[in-house]
Amino acid sequence: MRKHRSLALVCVALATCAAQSQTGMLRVTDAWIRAAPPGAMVLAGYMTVENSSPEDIKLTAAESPQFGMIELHRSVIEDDAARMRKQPYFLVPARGKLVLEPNGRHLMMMMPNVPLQSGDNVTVVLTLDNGASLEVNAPLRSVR
Ligand SMILES: [Cu+2]
Repeated sequence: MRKHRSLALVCVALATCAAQSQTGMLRVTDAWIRAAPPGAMVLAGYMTVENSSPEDIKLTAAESPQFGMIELHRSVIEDDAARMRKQPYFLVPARGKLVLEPNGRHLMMMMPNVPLQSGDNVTVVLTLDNGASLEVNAPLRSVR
């Protein structure tokens, strides 16, 4: 595990893996950001994270050079109203997957620092509890 950790960090540090969406035992597919009207201060990000390892992995944080802050959220229904709850982490279960999707878990991407429109690519760096980081490219679009 230690070896894999250092490899992943080197990869991110060199920034030569811009299209990389796989580190060690995690693989990200279907990453996308829902396009929002111009001026929107909050966008939602979705993806599927598959874990082929025999150990649970937690996704503990996310950041993007194009956003001021990203929170981990989960949509829930309370008193017949849709609400969002901030989560301390997302679990990527051993030999299973984490699905971020509309009306469920998502990345709440706040304070975009550049104008974004459909077709733009957003870079998201996921922090994992095993010390590794995973860089993901997510296109902005209005529907999945
Ligand atoms: Cu949210």
